[in-house]
Amino acid sequence: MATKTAMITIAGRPNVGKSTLTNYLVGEKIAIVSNKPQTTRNRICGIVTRGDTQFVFVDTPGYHRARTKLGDFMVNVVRESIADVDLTILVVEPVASIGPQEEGLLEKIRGTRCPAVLAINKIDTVEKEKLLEVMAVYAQAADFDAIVPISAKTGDGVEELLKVCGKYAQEGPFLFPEDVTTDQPERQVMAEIIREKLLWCLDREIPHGTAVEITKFSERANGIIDIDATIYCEKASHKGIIIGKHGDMLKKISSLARTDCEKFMGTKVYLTTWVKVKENWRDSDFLIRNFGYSE
Ligand SMILES: Nc1nc2c(ncn2[C@@H]2O[C@H](COP(=O)(O)OP(=O)(O)O)[C@@H](O)[C@H]2O)c(=O)[nH]1
Ligand SMILES: [Mg+2]
Repeated sequence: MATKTAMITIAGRPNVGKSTLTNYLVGEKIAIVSNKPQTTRNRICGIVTRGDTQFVFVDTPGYHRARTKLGDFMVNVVRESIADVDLTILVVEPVASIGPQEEGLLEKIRGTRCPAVLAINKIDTVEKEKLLEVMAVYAQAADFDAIVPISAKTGDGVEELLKVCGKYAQEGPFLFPEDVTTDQPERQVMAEIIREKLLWCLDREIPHGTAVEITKFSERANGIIDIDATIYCEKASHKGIIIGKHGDMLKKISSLARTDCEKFMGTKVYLTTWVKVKENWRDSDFLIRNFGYSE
């Protein structure tokens, strides 16, 4: 059987639902999701193998102006991922006006000669008439090969989007084994799951200054997996908040994380978490690499 592959970048400003879409496509949580911008820090591949075709979706950190070294890194990841792929999916909110961030991405897409498809996401939140307006505005703005309304949350339109993507597949060997859903090492997925719970449970300022390192990841003979994780934060006061009164917050975060870790690993997980202070790690190249935010 001749196999085909398609490398597809999922672009869009923060919070439009790129990671939610990636997860829906692969049928598993590989990219973390929150309602806070800049949730995704590194480039994550979501892999879908259907019959003779393998799709590699590249979920990018949202495009934004950089303020720290971590921010610089994230912006570069976005720049690199738009070049050299078979297709770019631009994900946008169902809003009938084009903001400056979308305009910037449209410009980049025009500049690469890479085919582009528009996915208007979150259609579960708007009326039909409104959606038609949004489609008209974007149809005028750029030469999209297709415009597909979707809901990454409910899955509406996602199959249609995948069908469109199939047209861009090129003959070639699969890049990943057929049963694999991501290029991220399991350790990294575990660390990200923990970071997601920090984003969910804590006010904005604190999780954005955290990083998670998995210091132990081992499987027992009976299949149980032991994971030790250290949560780094930037201030002693943040450490106190993350741990919480009587350790309640850390317990809550760990228990939410454990459930997702078990879902991903398909087995029982014992998760132990620690919190440490590491000032200004977001401005240190070394620490950014150390936490897995690099190629
Ligand atoms: N109602 C609705 N919310 C969505 C949809 N897709 C994503 N979201 C929400 O939008 C927020 C941002 O999603 P995320 O995937 O992290 O966005 P990203 O920054 O582009 O990766 C989260 O709160 C999601 O639950 C959708 O189709 N419908
Ligand atoms: Mg994301």
